[in-house]
Amino acid sequence: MLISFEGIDGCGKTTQIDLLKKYLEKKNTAFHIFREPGGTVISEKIRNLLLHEMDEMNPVTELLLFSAARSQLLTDKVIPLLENGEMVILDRFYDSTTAYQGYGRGSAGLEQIIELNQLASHGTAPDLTFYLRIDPEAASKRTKGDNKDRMESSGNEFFEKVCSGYDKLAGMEDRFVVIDASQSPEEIHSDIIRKLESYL
Ligand code: Z5A
Repeated sequence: MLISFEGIDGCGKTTQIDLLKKYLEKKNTAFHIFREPGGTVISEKIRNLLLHEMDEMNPVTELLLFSAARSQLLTDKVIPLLENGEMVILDRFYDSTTAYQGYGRGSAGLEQIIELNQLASHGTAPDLTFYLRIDPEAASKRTKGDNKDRMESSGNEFFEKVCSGYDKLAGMEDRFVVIDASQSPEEIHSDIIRKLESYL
């Protein structure tokens, strides 16, 4: 089973994945967690370029690098685990590309991005996607004071577009579970567990 977590920076994905990890450990359920971009030696090197290379990056280069990192993670780790019947949890997947590079940057047409997502994921799709929905202003209050990386320095207007992109995706895909991420971490965790248990 493949579960992805999505949302804008500061929505609380990492916090929720940590809580889910503890919950699954208590239940003795086997699982694997990877972050995107990242999760393999090559993908972590690409992550470094994407987040910490402050030279101007062409939007198409950015789109292709996120996709390249994904392709390597899928073939090296995710697909073999899924084929073995294991649970994989992804901190971001290709919906991030559609929301950030598609709706946010306008790096390419949406149809092209969807095709590229299919190519880079080798046809693998999530079973369930938890979209932690929060408005960009509230999210930026949570990350205020953090050292901003290249993507996080993209400005409010960009994050408004990314957020509305996620909203559109959530309306189009049945696998999306929209969670009100302005709640407390414990309330969000309960919502996630309820949905996950009913899915299972
Ligand atoms: N990106 C892309 O553009 N295209 C792609 O295809 C992919 C990614 C795959 C990856 O950054 C960047 O790459 C990301 C999207 C882009 N850029 N942006 N911007 P990352 O992996 O370094 O980080 P992130 O995924 O954006 O988020 P994060 O830093 O891991 O944050 P988070 O997971 O959303 O939130 P958190 O760390 O759990 O919480 C943030 C803070 O809020 C922290 O102080 C918490 O204690 C607090 N928090 C958490 N939950 C709550 C609640 N419920 N209430 C109050 N405070 C809370």
